[in-house]
Amino acid sequence: MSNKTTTLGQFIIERQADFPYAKGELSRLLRDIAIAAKIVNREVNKAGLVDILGDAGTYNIQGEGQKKLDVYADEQFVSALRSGGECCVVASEENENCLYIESEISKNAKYIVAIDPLDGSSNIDVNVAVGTIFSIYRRRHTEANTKASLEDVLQKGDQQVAAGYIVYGSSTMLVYTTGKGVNGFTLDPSIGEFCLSHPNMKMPKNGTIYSINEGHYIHFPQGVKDYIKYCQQHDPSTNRPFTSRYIGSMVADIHRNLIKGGIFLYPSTSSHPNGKLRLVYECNPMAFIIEQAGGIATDGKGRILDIQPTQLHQRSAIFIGSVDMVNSLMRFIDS
Ligand code: P6P
Repeated sequence: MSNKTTTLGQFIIERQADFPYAKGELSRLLRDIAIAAKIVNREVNKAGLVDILGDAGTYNIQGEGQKKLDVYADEQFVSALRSGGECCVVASEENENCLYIESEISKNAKYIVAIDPLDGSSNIDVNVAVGTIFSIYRRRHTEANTKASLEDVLQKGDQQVAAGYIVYGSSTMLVYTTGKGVNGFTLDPSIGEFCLSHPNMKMPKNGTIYSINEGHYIHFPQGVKDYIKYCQQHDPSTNRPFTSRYIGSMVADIHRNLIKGGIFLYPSTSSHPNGKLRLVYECNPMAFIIEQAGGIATDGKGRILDIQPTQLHQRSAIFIGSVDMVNSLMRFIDS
């Protein structure tokens, strides 16, 4: 195996050739996100040693108590995007409204970023993996001095030009796609660089891991209940019973399934009749990545990436993972 180290920056420049008309803006935008990710990683790793744990005493648009690290992460990504000059709108889970960046260097920028700055933050205080999820669109109207609007953000997931996540776990990885496959980079703290560690990631076509919060079981749709029972039945010919693994951090659960094979399910529940996870900055980016790696992502009725968003923080049910496992689930949902 070659011991050549390819940093994220080198990789992005090498791959820029895949986009003949690229002038480097997307490359620089990905660079800006990676810089913020390294800063957030530093604080996530210090959590417990400095006063960054616990509640911020504020609430986000979802009415969820914000953790200090939630707010810190949001500030870091917004700051990096604002100063990078390649992004004109930031839509964040932590902010009710979009942030329009109208500085001279950014107001004509052609990219939109939707982001969940720190997903799974309830796990921070107990030292369990958390993540950042981002989605990048090209603005719809790029004529000079045309103001960006919410319409530029509420695009279908199949319009994404790039998507990725950072998982702050036993190591810190950045995984992203620009529509030509999925590549994973592991942060080497000794040089402060994300280095290519998982080239051309492919999700196994089948798997034996199912990830769902079974605490909501009695409220699941019947087809989902029937699928869970199917996973638990004894049938060596289909490697059942499957293994139940649930971290409670979407990025960590889906990252594990991307590598090992598996299915992640967040159906509608009584407390979240439209599902809990947010379409624009959680479901769409993860769906783009998983489809690019050879998996499937559906809301139980249709492809996640085909949903036309109508509200910035709207939620969606999501069933995402290995082709054979998602298709097996759909047979129960459709029966
Ligand atoms: P529950 C974390 O709060 C999150 O948004 C996702 O990262 C995770 O998959 C889900 O919610 C967990 O929700 O209801 O199982 O605690």
